[in-house]
Formats: sequence, structure tokens, C-alpha cells
Amino acid sequence: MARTRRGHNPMTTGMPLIMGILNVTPDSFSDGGLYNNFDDAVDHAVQLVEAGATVIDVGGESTRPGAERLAVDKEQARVLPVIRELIARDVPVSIDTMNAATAAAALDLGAVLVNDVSGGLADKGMARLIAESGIEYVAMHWRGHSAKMDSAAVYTDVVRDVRNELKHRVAELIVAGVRPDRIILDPGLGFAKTAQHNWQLLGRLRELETLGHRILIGASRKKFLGELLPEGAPTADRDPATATISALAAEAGVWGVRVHDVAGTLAALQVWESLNEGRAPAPRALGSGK
Ligand code: PMM
Repeated sequence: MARTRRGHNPMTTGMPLIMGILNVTPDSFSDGGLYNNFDDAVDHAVQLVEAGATVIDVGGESTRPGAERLAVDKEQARVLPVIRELIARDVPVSIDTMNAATAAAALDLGAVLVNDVSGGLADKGMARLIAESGIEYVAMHWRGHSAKMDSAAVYTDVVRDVRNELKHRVAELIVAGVRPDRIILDPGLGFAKTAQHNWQLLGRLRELETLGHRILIGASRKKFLGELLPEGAPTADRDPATATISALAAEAGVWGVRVHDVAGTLAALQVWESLNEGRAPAPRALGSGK
């Protein structure tokens, strides 16, 4: 999973990693309810890998604005059986959770990464778990739980403020014993951010990269992309905009993109790579995950 950072040297190559989203929830904003059932969830994850995802991010608790918290045992009942099956099928799994107990259970099953939208703020036990396990860790920028995050979207300069808050998070994680090279940072698009905040963060990703950590972005199908489309358009119609953002983020040097539409994202990233290298992409074997 550890990859060389790119982006500052235009001669270096390599595509951002594609993290495929699997929400095992009845209420996520875009795919809630679709993969609630065990077989559908596993089938969908396998399709995402066949389409080119390097890792599948499995989450059981919706973080859409206004969402209520879910009990940890309910979260685990949703995600753990699916994770167990995916790992049995050699699918690399990331666990999307704010709860250290859920992350620990997923790691016991063989998950390779913990994706924590709270960056360790929601559960004080998370930093200890990451330190002790030595696992890769996505620390996202976060200002509080979904129920109240819209009112926290107040910044002087969103890019500078998010950068400072992430820097502070990194410092605390390191004090807790987390290895710096295990920390991947994410600006948390849509989490206590207005549309304008999201666009500013996307336009100035290189400022976040100066923190010296790998950067993951999660723009996929988010509300601010809906504003580009006619009112009431289905969330899947946001995929072309998402894929475009992935290619532009690749140019800015991000390490990974977290998306619903893996095939469209891969095509956009191949366009970016082919333009940079001046040659057609190598043909892909179906299911190669590359
Ligand atoms: N967004 C969501 C959930 N998890 N994790 C990271 N690291 N970054 C994100 O932007 C992010 C996330 C909410 O979107 P979803 O409902 O489509 O999963």
C-alpha cells in the first residue's frame, strides 16, 4: 500500500490508487440500501475490483449530514461478515469507521487500512490501535459528528485552516505512537465544508501536500457536484464530474481517490497518465485490479 509520493516531479509516473466505496448501510446519501444485503455487497465489491479498484473501503455507518450515530455492535454486524468474505476472496479491504473496536475487529480479519473520517477525534482508542498495529491510517479532516457538521463550516481561509488542523492531528497521532509514514491525510470534502470550500480545497491540493503525507480525496457523488446538474438528477449522474476531479487530482499529485464509479475513474486516470507519458495505456486483463 505504501507508494512513492508523486506530483512535484512531472517526470514521475504512476496512477493514484482507486479506493472503491462499499457502503453496507440503509441510508448513505448515494448508495444507501443498495448493498445492505450480504450477497449484493460482496458481488458489488468484486465488481469494483474487476473494474480496477486496488482496495475496497467498507463502511457500516452513514456519515451524511444530519445522520444519527449507529451503535458499535450494529456497525460490526453490518460490516464484519462482508469483510470476512472479501478477505477470503483475496480482496484488499479498508475499514471505514470512527470506532477503534470496529477497526480492531476488521484488522483481526485482515483489513489492510483504517479509514477514519474523524482522524482519531471520535474515539480516543483509535490512535493507540493504529500505533500498536502499525497499519496504514487515513486521517480525514473533521470538525464533529454529522448531526452538527454544517454549522461548523466556518473558516478564515479553508485551505490554510484545514492544513493547520490536519497538521495538529498528525502531531497528536505521532505523540500517541503512530508512525508518520503510516498516515494518509484527507481534506474531508463535504464534511463541515460548503461547496465553495470543497472547490477551494480541490484547487489548492498542493498546499496540503506540503505537509509531507500522502493525500486521499473523496469527492465522489457529493452534493456540491449535484449543483452542476439539473435539479433532481440521480446521484450517479455525478460520476463524470467525479472522474474529472480524479484526473485533476492526479495531476496535483494525490496518492488516492475514493470513488463509487471505479470504471469511469480508471478511464479518467488513464487519460491523465497517457497524456503525461505520450502513449496509450497498457491493456488491462479483466479483474487484474490494476
Ligand atoms: N466520505 C464519506 C465517507 N468516508 N472517507 C474519506 N477518507 N474521505 C471522504 O471524503 C469520505 C469518507 C461519505 O461519502 P459516502 O457516503 O459516499 O461513503
